[in-house]
Amino acid sequence: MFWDQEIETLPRPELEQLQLKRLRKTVRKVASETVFYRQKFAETGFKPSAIKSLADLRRLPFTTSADLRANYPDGLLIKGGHDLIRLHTSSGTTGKPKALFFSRKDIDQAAENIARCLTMTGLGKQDILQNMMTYGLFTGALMVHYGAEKLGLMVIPSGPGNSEKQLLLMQDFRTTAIHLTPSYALYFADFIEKRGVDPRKDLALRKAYIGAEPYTEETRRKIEAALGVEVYNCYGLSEMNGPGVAFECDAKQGMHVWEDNYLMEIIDPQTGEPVPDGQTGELVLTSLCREAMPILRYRTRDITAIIPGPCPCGRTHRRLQRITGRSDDMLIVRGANVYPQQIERILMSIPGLGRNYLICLEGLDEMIVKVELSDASFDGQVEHLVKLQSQITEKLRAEILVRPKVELVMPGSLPASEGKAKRVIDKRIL
Ligand code: DLL
Repeated sequence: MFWDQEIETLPRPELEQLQLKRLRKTVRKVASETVFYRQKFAETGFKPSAIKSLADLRRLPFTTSADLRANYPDGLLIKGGHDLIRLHTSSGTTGKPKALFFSRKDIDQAAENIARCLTMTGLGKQDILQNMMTYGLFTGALMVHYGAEKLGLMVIPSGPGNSEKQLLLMQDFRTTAIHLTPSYALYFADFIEKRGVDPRKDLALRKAYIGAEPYTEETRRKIEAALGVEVYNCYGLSEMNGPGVAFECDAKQGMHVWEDNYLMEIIDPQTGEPVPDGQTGELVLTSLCREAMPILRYRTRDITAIIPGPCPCGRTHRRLQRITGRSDDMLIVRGANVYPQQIERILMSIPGLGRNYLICLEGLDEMIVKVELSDASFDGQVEHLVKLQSQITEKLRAEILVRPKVELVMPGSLPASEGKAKRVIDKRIL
């Protein structure tokens, strides 16, 4: 099913022509109308006339998260010529947030992209979407809200949390689709299980749109089994309009990037050089349609790869693999490089474990993995627990090459998360 079949299946040569036209226009515009790019181009000696083909994209300097902070609040804003109707911010770990401005056309385009995303998963006017993402400065809920309204289905703007009420809304209004983070989905699955709710009998849920933080295939399967839904991976970032940059279609073999809106590159994060399709690296994105605040060659820090070849759904826009983490997520523990996603993959594949975990780094370089047991596996038999604990330790050691201390904790005892989860606590004194 298509929202805009012509653009979604545009033959590659035409798509690339369109990209080049939009890229040239964007580069000319930011060079003359933003303080930041005017300076940056002057410093690096870049001239907009250097863009003659898409391959010339590499001549452009990168834009980083630090650039956005240093030029806060409006160094990247195009002055005038549009109606500014929205501001979102994205807060990082430290310092000033990043300010993201949107014109009326930008909001409309972002909604259009979401309408394409939802339609390609088979959602239609008859559906009811419960939007369990945070409404506010975060782009997650509002952008999907506008896109779903554009599609013409009913949205329940429940926001996250208050699981009791979420369940009530789902039951009373026969919600068919939900949009939420993987950590809240795992928590909510526990919640309904405790209530004795059988989602397949008691609820009308069909689809769950899950994103805003990394998660594994194992977690997808766990959520699908527990909530009786099909899970679609959705990716985006505030700097590029929020959700809807890349989204899975019904084939669920990677996330299509709307290439009429974004240019994507995968680079080696160390050297900044491009890597071939199929090879893992850092995703770099350039906006092609943003009016108020275009961003060129943005270093997302997200680690992924372009999937070579066409998708069975017929869309010509290329796909990205599931994001495996951020280049700045990597932990170095006793000399080994460890990504939290490796740990999650193991934990979610072991029967008997619950759905919540926490990685703590302490002391001189000690890793403690705390994981909740599932209600069913907590039978009070100590030998069962000891066996499970050593099984987990062994599997983790084989994967990450470091032997962590594994602590099995009572179901529901770790901090629950409704938005983006904090999975790593680093209190090392190195
Ligand atoms: O998280 C936008 C969004 C909202 C996407 C709702 C999907 C659904 P930010 O708060 O700016 O925006 O965070 C962006 O979150 O660079 C990734 O590191 C991470 N991220 C987002 N979606 C995924 C995903 C929103 N599906 C940052 N898988 C990005 C892995 C994701 N990581």
